[in-house]
Amino acid sequence: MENSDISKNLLKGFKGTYNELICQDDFSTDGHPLPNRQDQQQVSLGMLSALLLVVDIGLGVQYSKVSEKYGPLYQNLTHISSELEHLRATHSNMIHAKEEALTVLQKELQKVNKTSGQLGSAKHTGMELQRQVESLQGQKMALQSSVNEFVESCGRCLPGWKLLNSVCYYFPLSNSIPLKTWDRSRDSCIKKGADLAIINSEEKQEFINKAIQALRYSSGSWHLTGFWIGLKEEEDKEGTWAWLDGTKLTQGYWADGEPNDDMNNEDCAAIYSKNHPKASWDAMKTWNDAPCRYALKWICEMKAKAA
Ligand code: MMA
Ligand code: CA
Repeated sequence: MENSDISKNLLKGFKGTYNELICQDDFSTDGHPLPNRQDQQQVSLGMLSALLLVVDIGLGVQYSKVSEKYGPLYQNLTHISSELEHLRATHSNMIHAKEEALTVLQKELQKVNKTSGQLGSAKHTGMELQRQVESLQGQKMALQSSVNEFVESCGRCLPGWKLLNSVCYYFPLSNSIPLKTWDRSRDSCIKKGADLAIINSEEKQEFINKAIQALRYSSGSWHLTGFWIGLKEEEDKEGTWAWLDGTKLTQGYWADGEPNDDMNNEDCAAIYSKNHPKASWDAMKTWNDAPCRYALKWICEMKAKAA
């Protein structure tokens, strides 16, 4: 029999008994029970008790069936809910740990930022020092070479001058020395007890060329990169060149196409370390005639002290 059928029958029986007990017209009109009904009522009560016992047993059976069916499910549910509780605890622990790690990370990041700032300024200082070191190295090299020259010349030339045979030469190579016209260049040499250089031999031409090679690749217009020498056109004698010692020019080391007396205004001679614009480099062709008012570098010479 199905559970629902059992319930329906029980309910039917209960209703019948109840009707018998309560709903039947067992009372007289003045409210007193009729004496011949008493036994019947006792019987009915007994039946009702039996019925209730049956209902109770039925419910007990039902309960054991239900608990048999749903007991394992309930156990599972208990297990799952304890698992859930455990997971919740683990989750909140993890969140807490994550927050702590985040705080540590932020502190470390601040440290890194600070360190990288310090590194930047240290780098800047380092670069500045590097520049100073390079500049000092340059100065040291210049001093060293002037000492070397002095030693090489056995003290016969002033420091910074170069000796060839018995003549000392001065080359204002540094770009910090201002350029001068031919006349002012000569004045500057005379003040040092010297004069503009005379290049009257191949040996001197080669020696002087070599000395000014440091400026071979210097920038600037070609015609302004020369060095004045002690060679000038004679007054009113166009085309006649004479050295400052009064001797006439016999062998010139002119660049191709020079001297050209450009604009009829070029009476002074200069030697160049850079290529002539119209010719390739040739150590024996490095002179040009230029206007004496041009501001150029220059070369001085003086007799060396006795050996
Ligand atoms: C040219 C050339 C030279 C001359 C200079 C003057 C660039 O070279 O004609 O012979 O002396 O100009 O600036
Ligand atoms: Ca010229």
